[in-house]
Amino acid sequence: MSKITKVKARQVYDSRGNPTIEAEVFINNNSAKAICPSGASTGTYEAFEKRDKNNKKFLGKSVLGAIALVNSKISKKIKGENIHNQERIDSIMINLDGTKQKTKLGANSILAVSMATKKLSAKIKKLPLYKTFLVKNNFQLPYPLMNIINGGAHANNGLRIQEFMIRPDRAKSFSDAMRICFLVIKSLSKLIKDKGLSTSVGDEGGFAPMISNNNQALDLIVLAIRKSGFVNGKDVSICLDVAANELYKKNKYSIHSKNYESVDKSIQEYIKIIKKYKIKSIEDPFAENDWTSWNKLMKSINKVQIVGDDLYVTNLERLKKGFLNISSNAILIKLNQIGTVSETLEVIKFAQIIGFKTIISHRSGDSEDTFIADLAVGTNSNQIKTGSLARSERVAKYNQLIRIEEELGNKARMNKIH
Ligand code: 2PG
Ligand code: MG
Repeated sequence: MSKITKVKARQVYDSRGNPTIEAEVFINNNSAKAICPSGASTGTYEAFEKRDKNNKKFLGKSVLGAIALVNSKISKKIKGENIHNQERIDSIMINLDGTKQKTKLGANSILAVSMATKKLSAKIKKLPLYKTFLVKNNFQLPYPLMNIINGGAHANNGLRIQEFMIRPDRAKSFSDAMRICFLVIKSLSKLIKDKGLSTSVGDEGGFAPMISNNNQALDLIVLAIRKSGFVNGKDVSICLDVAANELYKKNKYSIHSKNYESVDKSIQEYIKIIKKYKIKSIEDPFAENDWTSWNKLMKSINKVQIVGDDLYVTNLERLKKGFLNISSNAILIKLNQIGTVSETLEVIKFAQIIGFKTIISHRSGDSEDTFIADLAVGTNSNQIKTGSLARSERVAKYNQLIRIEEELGNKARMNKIH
């Protein structure tokens, strides 16, 4: 009774209005669906996202080719497989593709099927999704990393740094974490309005005011934290995603101003802002191939979380390299960077063994699918990064975490930030 009878994909739309894949896996009349997200600041080593480049009807953005592959090749191979054997199903798709970056079938087609399989398995076992990953009991809720000011490739305001986030470090529970973020965001909104700037939001729901200087954005956040009654660096910490791939040219970086500076100068500037603004976490401070500079930064600072996103692309080989090179102490986890649920879990397991913090992440093009909220709890991941308290595709993940916390009742615990 647990054999897959049908796999079907359809084209739906993501939060940026771009086409994406929804896959639905069936056992007779019972089914589960999952939607694949899509990034804007993507790493070169990410698994391949298959789009119909030559289909002018959708400006080259449709995913009809990938959908056809799910409905034919993938469906044919997966039909009859035991829904509870996630690893086997994922490896069938990996082998069917046969390439390193899943260029034949596309990671978007494979991942949508992989996630839908996981969801249907949980549904049939009558278990909430979060109970079907790595953790069996003592579930912990992640700290939210809320992206409250958007810049870089996610907004058109000219801010160099892509994401300015807050993390409510002293929150006692997930709902408390949400309340703290809510208060800071409301103060920030007022401060931006009072300056006569726009409170319209970027791709991840953070404000995207027309300011182009990092320090101006940081000053606003510090003030918003204070105005809402919290202490910056204690109750609430500022965290950044620089997305430095986008700011790199010939061994130089334009992180701190429009001018390209040397790595040493960029590190000095990092040290300055870490001190001034009590920054606790920096993601992608340097570009994806610049292993030396990552290591230099690790040696120059302490007690700051350094997160590899484009550096690792949720890939075990790259994570191992980063570990040996002492490149970072945390990893961002994005399912579609690698392309299957099983491979994602392998990376999380390894990262936790080597003592790296795991941070489950959305993509800038996302959907109403809340899979990552369950994944964060089901792997006891330390943090979750899923945008601001705006745009329903972001808020949906936070709301799911609130439901999970409620369901866990007095067994619910927050993860440890330090
Ligand atoms: C990032 C992500 C998510 P994108 O860089 O961390 O915030 O952005 O999905 O555009 O790669
Ligand atoms: Mg990033």
